[in-house]
Amino acid sequence: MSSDPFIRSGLQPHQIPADFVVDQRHGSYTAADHETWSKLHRRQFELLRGRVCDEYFAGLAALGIAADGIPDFRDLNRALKAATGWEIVAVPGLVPDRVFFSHLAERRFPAGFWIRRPEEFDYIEEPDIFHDVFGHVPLLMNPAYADFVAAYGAAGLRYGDPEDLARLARLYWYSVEFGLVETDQGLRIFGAGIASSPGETVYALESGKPNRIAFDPVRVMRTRYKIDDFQQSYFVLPGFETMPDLSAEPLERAMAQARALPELEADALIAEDRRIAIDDRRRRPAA
Ligand code: HBI
Ligand code: FE
Repeated sequence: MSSDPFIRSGLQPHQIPADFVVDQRHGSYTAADHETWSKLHRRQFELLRGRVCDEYFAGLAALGIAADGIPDFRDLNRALKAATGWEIVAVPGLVPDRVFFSHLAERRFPAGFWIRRPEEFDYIEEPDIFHDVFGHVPLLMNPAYADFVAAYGAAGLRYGDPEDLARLARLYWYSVEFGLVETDQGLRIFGAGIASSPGETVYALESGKPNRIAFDPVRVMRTRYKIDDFQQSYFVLPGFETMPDLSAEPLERAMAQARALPELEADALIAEDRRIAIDDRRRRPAA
């Protein structure tokens, strides 16, 4: 079973332009594809109640991302453009880093247009439309998140050294993909990699196994990550509006500090870490 994005998307290489943007072809989804979306949506919507941050559900509702079928990007884009100036573009799968950064810097979110097969219901390695649209797009309605993701794209274009880019990618990974946030109601999810995964939704908030550590940009930039398993460490932002500043000077200051310090394994704990306890106030709704 190939993980080549060309194959997953059903497109041939010659059908894919330099910016990797293709047509979503909303009319081409099968009834089975829409059914996969519906099942994933219903299960995850239920699981996220009381676990995901309020801004996420606000975005989902405002965009009308529902269980009735795979959304048409043209419909989402009208609301998204008006709210934060973002739009979604369809791509065949993972795109090269420079291409990814360029789109984000221009407020275009590259979303995989294909959906996982029924036998991959619980786990896929590559981002499909459920991960990208259900996981990321609701929060692109939020100005703080929208600005952070655009700043990440712009920052990516300023760096060229692979080790710097790896450090930068960790900031995105441990926030936009796997971030937790402290709220008045307790610890909540906002990372799309968690919010689109039923297993990790429960694990990230309730398991006693992973570390939960207060988010510090330099600490995060030093920390490797696993792409093929639940995270061993989650980083917790003090509030939804407190994403790290990725503008040139503050980012370069943090980058310089991180360069000078040893890298850390995904499960490492260091003396400076402020560990966050699982919050008892966070409860599932009674109903
Ligand atoms: N491409 N479509 C897509 N989605 C991603 O999340 C993505 C990507 N290419 C590169 C990438 N992510 C990361 O390695 C970057 O954060 C560098
Ligand atoms: Fe993602």
